[in-house]
Amino acid sequence: MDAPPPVKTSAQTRPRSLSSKLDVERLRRDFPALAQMVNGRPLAYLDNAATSQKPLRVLDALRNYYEHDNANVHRGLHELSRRATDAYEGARARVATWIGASSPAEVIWTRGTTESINLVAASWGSANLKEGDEILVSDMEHHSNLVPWQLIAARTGAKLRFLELDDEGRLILDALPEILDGGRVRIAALSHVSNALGTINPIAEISKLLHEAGVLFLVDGAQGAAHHGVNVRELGVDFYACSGHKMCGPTGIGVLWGRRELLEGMPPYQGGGEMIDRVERDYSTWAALPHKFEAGTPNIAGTVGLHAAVDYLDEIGADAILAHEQALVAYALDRLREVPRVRLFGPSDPGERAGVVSFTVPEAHPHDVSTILDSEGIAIRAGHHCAQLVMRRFGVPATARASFYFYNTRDEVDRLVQGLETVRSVFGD
Ligand code: C6P
Repeated sequence: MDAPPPVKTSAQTRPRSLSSKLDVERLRRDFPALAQMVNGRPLAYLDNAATSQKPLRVLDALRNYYEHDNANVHRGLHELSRRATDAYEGARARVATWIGASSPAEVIWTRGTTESINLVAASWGSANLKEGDEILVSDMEHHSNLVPWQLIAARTGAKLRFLELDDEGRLILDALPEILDGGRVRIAALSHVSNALGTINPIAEISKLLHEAGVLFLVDGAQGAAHHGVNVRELGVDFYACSGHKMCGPTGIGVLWGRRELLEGMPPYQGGGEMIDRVERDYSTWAALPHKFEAGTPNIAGTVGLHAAVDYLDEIGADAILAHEQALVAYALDRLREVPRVRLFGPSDPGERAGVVSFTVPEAHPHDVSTILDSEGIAIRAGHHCAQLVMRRFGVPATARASFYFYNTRDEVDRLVQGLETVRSVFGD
């Protein structure tokens, strides 16, 4: 048999440049939180993979909603309820267009990526998985795209299989054909972008291989949609999960996109108001999509805020955002390499990563690095980043992580590198 063709590891099919064309100073004025002093220094917010800051456009939309339109949705026949419902469903239609869904009915509101993945694992998994089946994940996954699969595997008798990482933190995709050859994998769940390494995975290429083998594909887009936009049809995936708060929107609102025919066939995830059609004493029937998956009063204001965030991001442009982040990553990698004995994680080619730079220095634990940087007004994250398998792969308990968005600057990267000098002087010999 001929060897399978090598899987392309090009990060993206879209042409990209590593120079930024954004007017960052103008954009920064949209974010009140960025203009503050922290510990006597201007805030350098480099923790965007955890959550992004919110522009005035989003804050105004939230305030306007609560001041004028606040009511429950789909329940009342009064003016405010109609307005709230229009805003709620209007946001769904906007997100559907933004991610390239065929219909708003394919967009399910959730609390965030974590809930979106739990929904699919519990609902699709309970209806479709059985002993002997396999679920393909990877060592790159955030716990949100690992633990839900462990839970459903334990309930159904299915088994987890893992794609491993190379030394630069890329998926070893050469192993994929052999894993799929076994014929047992039913679904694969992989991240679009690693929150711990920054690696952008070649989702469209992986999708093709999975579908040729009849395997469904869920993508954890928590770090994807926010940083380079997403078109689920172009990616050719089956489910896509993302969080509003990482893309300038409010916390507590997220999206699960799924192919309609798959969502139609899945049982409800939670029971309650709004998700039913008819209720009898001993059984109920379900509402049509998307409401079947939206039990209880939803986060209406969250959808309003997310709508405003999507409008805002669209005006900046997904390609421009990614180009800016990659230019900053290229600069940060160069500058960090000047720091003696620094260890950098993730692909060395900035074109293969989004705006995340994980590193360690031998003088100090990442928590101490973060504390010192905080004393200089620089916010980063330190720890295992809810990705303990990544830490294990690279033999470290934790890393320090700077993560950028379109409003970050080279000056902030310089301050980060300078801050590491302070770390070395405090903790070094
Ligand atoms: N990562 C970080 O600092 P939620 O919490 O549901 O919005 O997103 C979960 C999640 C899932 N997948 C990936 C790849 C993620 O990065 C995250 C959130 C944050 O890296 C908080 S742990």
